[in-house]
Amino acid sequence: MKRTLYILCSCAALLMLMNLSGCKPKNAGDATGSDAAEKVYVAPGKYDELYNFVSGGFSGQVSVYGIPSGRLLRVIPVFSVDPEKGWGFSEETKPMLNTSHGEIPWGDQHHLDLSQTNGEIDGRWLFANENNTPRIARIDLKTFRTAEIIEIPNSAGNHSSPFITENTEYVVAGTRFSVPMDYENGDVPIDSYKKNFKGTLSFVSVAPTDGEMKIAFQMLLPGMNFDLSHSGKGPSSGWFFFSCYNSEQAHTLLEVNASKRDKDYILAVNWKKAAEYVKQGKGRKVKANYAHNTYSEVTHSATSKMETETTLIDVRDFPDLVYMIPCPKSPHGCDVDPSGEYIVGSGKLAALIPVFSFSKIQKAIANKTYDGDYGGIPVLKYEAALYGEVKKPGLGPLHTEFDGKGNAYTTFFISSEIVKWNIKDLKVLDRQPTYYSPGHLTIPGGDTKKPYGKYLIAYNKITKDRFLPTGPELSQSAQLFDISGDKMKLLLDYPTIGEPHYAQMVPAELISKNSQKIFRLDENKHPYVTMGEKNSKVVRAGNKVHVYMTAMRSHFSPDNIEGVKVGDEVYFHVTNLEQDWDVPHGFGVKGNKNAELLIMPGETATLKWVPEKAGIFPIYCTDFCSALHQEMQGYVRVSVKESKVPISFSLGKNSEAADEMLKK
Ligand code: K7E
Ligand code: CUA
Repeated sequence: MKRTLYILCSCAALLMLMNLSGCKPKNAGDATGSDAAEKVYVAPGKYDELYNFVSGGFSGQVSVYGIPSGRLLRVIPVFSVDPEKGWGFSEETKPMLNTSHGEIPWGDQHHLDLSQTNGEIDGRWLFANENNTPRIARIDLKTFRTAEIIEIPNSAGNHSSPFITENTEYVVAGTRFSVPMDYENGDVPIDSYKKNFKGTLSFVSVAPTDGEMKIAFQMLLPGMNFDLSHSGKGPSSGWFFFSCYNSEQAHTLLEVNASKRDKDYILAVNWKKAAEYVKQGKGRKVKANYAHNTYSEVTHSATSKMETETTLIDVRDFPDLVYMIPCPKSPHGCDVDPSGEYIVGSGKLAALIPVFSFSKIQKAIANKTYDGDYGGIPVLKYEAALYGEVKKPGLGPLHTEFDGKGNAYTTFFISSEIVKWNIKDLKVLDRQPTYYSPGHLTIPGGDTKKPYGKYLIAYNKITKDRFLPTGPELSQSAQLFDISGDKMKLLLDYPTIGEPHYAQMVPAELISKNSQKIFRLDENKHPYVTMGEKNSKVVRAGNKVHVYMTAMRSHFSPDNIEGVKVGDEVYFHVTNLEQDWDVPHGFGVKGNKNAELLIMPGETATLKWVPEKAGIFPIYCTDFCSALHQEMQGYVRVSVKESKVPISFSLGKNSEAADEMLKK
């Protein structure tokens, strides 16, 4: 009893510290050097050196910045609807947001990982996770568009995701909330957690040619919270490391109840072996129901397919797949250094950073240097897996990245700083304040075999006095540091979108050389494409009206439509006939309970409209596309339900009276 009380008390003290969320660092505000402005200045018309992909957290989207300028280049809609681009509003994109719960307009996007070949960034795809309704998205970096979204069944809170293996063989997904499995009756008392709640780690295969994702297998584990993960590389290739907390298996007041034990775990998972077992037909097929959505650049349309099965590997049946490494205390970040030998665990409540050695882990497994088991999974002895500890690094370590020169950089949430330390001798080399309470950080290639070093960006959770006040909420802030020298130098503060968690950075050249400028019209296989103005038309089929419309500078064809009736489902299929870079047209209809369309050159997109009253409804282009953009407009006449007005459409046919006026 006394002991529990003591532990509770010491926890309470730590928790109070956590709640301080950012002791104000000393010498706030004067940390930049005099040459900082020069280092982030990108002259007008010049390009940035790097792309920076930043997760949007509760915005559900991904944003793209140029570095070192910190200029926002693009917001890529992923898990949330985006009326600006018609994402989730056009008929073509709606299926992308489909799930087993139906269409979902919002997501919580935490982590990003760029595809890799041989452990190096290859510039093809960007993967993004969704935390709330477990999903993984693949973004095509030729078009900066979401190409695929797959739902993860038997999971809740897809947090340790979407981290990838060295050759993008797999992208992983680990449960944050353990729950009863989908194929079981979930209607159970919450306090039956220990018995009924389980965790899964999902391995989603990625096809090497077109990137198509497929849930290859799911590992079934005891109920707890899986947090973050990173793939092994080099010598640790074939292994994956996941941090987990709540090994106490608490289901209420986790703040206290999941902070009781001195150590939680990092899981070392032999995924190569698991994949072999699955190949041999081992594992159990279970019923599942999850959406798999893909977007085609040929039909310019998405399809959503419901999948019905996954393969489950119960790790208790395969004792050589998963090992648990004790890690102090409530670990969050789980990062593997470029050599693949060192695994860094960051205990949110720990006052040190443990660094584990892959070769020692292997030795401990071979010699069975165990410290009992956890739910049937062997627990390695802490000392047997440990390379060493970074002593007194700071308070509240969260995440670590690497510069490729033997150094690691860790964010400290509570003490609001970034600490640089040497991986070999575990000595602290430098510390710089951040404003305030950093979560993740990123270095270009910082989680790959080949970091590019030079810059580091910290993503701060709390902004406070760093920007002009904007009411109760301030935009979260990013801080750019120069890490090319011995000491880190603060260069720039800039606001971000949503709440950035993880981010990726990559030399611009790797992406920009492949960036697609248009969609070729002659390759457009959309079922409602209109190849040229002469083919534009309006067709009624029952209460559905299909408008085969074209757009080019500076008119729509047709632009006068009659015969639409109240209650009709009108589908405007707009084909942008342009074949020029950066000439989209927009499309909007008065009173439509939808959004606009933004149609790229060579693309077809569809806006649905159900008019509710009779009258004249203007349509217009929403994107200023030419000197005569304001002329890019038209009218739709809507008649009452009983009306006999036939469908008719035209372009350039003026009334006689108007033509008379023109002659004068
Ligand atoms: Cu914000 Cu990676 Cu979701 Cu840490 S997590 S900060
Ligand atoms: Cu087309 Cu404005």
